[in-house]
Amino acid sequence: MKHSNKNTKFKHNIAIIPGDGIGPEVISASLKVIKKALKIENVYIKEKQYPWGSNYFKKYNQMMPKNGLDKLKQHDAIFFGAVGDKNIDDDITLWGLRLEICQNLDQFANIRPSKYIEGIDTPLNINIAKNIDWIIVRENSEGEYAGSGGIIHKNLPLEVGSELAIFTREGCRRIHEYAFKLALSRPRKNLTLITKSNAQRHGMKLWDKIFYEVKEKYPTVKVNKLLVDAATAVMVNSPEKLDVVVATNLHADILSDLASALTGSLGIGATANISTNKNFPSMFEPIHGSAFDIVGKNIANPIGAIWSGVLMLKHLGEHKAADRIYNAIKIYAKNKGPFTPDLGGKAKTEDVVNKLLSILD
Ligand code: GGG
Repeated sequence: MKHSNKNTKFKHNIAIIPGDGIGPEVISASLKVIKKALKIENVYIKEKQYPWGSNYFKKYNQMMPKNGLDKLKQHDAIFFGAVGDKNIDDDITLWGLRLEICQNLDQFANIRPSKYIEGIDTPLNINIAKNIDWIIVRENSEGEYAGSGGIIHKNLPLEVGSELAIFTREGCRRIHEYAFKLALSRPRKNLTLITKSNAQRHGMKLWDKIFYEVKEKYPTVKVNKLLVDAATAVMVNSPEKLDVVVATNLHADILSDLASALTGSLGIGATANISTNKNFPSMFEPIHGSAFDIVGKNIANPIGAIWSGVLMLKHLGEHKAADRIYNAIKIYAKNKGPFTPDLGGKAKTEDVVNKLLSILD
């Protein structure tokens, strides 16, 4: 990773990949808010936009160029929109861009915070919803997304498809270690292991076993274990029982969509794909996908992308600007928006941005 010359005007060198669908809409909206908060701190970013994604695929039959990863390695962080196109198979778009980046830049820890924000309606009773304050730690490099498997006897009556979930000792150790450290840094110091080792008794048992090995190093962290199916009910009925949650790639993907919906909408979920290798940039993106049903209508909720920008700024050490934006989101929500349709309002994307910019003023 190449840090920008500290003598130049630009302190951070950011790769911007707006991607598909509503990705470009939420990324350009959130950059306005991010840059405004940074400007107040007299900090400027150097941006390089990469037009990769499904439109690029339609032209060049690849989601990003062969040297794309090398280009990304020149940056301090990556700000990503969404991937997915109704005319291209989802596995081609996902593996060609998002997973290509996450896996090759070894962004093994996918951090997904969910927090009740006062003023945003949730499907839960308010007295239950206000206890939501979770960080889901998603293993982001292997497990069910290892990409191992294949098709044999293709197109014959005996055609077989296999999808192998891979759990390595080191892959489990490093994500559990990350989750324990995170839990230790939080007031409640509580960590929940999500598993399905009652049914999947090989890889998932290794996943559990290594969790308890790592636990030995963190005696002050309180732990518990939940089957993934039971976890969904706890999230809905007793959110106060959860704090930091560590789950496999697939389990965490599903649980974090639920978490985001329980705090109001998928449109407000944020995520950070963290690489601890100092030579590789981490990547920040809203959890939502390309949502092609609302593309071009200017009603995409930019909060998920803006909150992801907050995570990126914290990662870059810009805590003051990050806190300013997060506080602005809280003020905006408490004053009832205006909200986009996913949160029950009629606002346009730009109305949300304008409101946040006026709060930042
Ligand atoms: N911004 C996140 C995004 O575009 N996700 C697209 C998607 O389909 N993700 C599925 C996954 O990563 O498991």
